[in-house]
Amino acid sequence: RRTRVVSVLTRIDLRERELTARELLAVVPRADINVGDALAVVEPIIEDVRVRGEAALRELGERFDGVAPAHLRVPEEEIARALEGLDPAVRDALEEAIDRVGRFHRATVPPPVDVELAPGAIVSQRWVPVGRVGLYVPGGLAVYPSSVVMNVVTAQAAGVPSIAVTSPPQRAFGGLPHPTILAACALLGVTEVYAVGGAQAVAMLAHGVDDLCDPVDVITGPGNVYVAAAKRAVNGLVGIDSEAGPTEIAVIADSTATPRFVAADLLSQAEHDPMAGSVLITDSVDLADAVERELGALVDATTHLARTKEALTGRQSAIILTSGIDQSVAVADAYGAEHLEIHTADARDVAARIRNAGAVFVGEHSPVPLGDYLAGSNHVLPTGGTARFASGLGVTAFLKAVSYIDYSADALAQVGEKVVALANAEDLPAHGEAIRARLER
Ligand code: HSO
Ligand code: ZN
Repeated sequence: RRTRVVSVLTRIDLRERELTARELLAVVPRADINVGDALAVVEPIIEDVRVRGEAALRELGERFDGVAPAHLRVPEEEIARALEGLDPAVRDALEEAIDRVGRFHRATVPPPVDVELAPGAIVSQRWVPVGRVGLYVPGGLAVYPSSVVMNVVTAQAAGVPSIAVTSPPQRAFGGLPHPTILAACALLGVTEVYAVGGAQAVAMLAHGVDDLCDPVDVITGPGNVYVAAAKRAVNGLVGIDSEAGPTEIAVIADSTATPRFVAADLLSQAEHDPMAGSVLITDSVDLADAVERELGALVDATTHLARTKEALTGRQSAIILTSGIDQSVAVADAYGAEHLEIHTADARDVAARIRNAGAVFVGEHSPVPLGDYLAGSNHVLPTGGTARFASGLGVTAFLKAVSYIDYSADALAQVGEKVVALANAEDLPAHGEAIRARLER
């Protein structure tokens, strides 16, 4: 019999304390993980793949995934077969997700900008997709076809012409990636899939492997701490999305919130990982008590009891009691949640006051799991407080802005002497000469 947990969450009582924004930063609960420590482990792996290519990929797969990949590059027949074997209800749900996530992300492609700064002096900006991307799909604790959707659909919405997906070989599936991952690729029209995981997959994508995989321009996708470290190691050679740590949910609730909903949502993200964070921010002690009662009952019945309980009792989870909605907003901003739910009387007003969050879920009918799968938004979001400066995965991860400078002879003549003056001020007379050569004609 599972033991009943009555009080799982630590309470942090801020009601009598007027803390500054800076002081709040020290008070909010936070997981303790260090990607930097894993760098030393991944660097030799990346070098091994760079030097020995396919042989290294096979050996590393056997060592870390416990199975020799059936094929490093998954044959297209296997991808098609996985789709044939997909449960029709799951297929239908994935198609709904692809449609909604696709429509939203296509609408977020930034428009071109053209400005005529003076007659004949035109400066423009176009967002141009990168040529080739590699998307990492984890295959460890959980298998997430939804992450295939979030990464591939976004790259497609950006207009990326070449997309490769890589995911660890699974012993249970004869050294292929998980069939649901392959099926999601098939639904999205992705035919280039590798049975390669971990830091070695990131190395393969970044450096390329002769006769197997061309190097990519951008690598995105979540993974464990070694995948994150490998992405950090190749950043600069290629572009990467922001580092995704363990998932988090914060909920701002007042006395009008439904305790059962709040408890269920806190539990939903705790089931991902023992390091996942669940934080309730409320000015109502009654609501806090009611949520804890609900949570106790729900934890009892949860499937992934061990990791859920570890997440809820860890230092990264808590109930924070505040003096009112203003302090709740200040705490949420200090925490900078990956996901922030608002369960208050005026949820939209409160949402509009939030600066730091990866995604804000407004009102009690917009729970995080909706966004995890098919609300239309992306579920790859900044964690660990990085929402202070980082955004979730979006089309701009796969786009770069190119500027176009298009001046006529008259437009150049109008400002030519000013350029010469600045060139002389910087003691770069050849710059000035390049302008003068035109002015003289
Ligand atoms: N909540 C996770 C995404 C996910 N949930 C995938 C279910 N599947 C990080 O945002
Ligand atoms: Zn989730």
